[in-house]
Amino acid sequence: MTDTIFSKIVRREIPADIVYEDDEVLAFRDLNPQAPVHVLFIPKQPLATLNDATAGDAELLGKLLLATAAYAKQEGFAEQGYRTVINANEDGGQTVYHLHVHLLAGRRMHWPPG
Ligand code: D5M
Repeated sequence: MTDTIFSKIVRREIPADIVYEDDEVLAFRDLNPQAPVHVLFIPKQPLATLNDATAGDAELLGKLLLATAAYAKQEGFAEQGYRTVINANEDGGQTVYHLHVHLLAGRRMHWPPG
């Protein structure tokens, strides 16, 4: 896959407001926040979309979600509630082709999403 802006963030080639990091996962604030809290959780090793994940990525995907939930608990909004979103491809609204989990919190979410 081609390099994206998110790999540049992983390599510290461009700045980001990083809020969490471990060996496999990086999380940083979204540049265009859609809620008071809007953080993106990405695997450091890129997958373009969720469609590109295989059985071998199961552990990594689990870690991505667990890191997201742990952050929500740590920041104190897990009980109140939050939303996680993974956009895939054009109709899904994906614009950056490096798999990422959006974590949105700090306001009441609407359903269905647009
Ligand atoms: O979401 C891609 C998201 O990535 C979108 O909400 C904007 C955000 N974005 C784009 N560039 C940056 C940088 N440089 N830092 C932080 N956030 C960024 P998608 O699901 O692909 O539409």
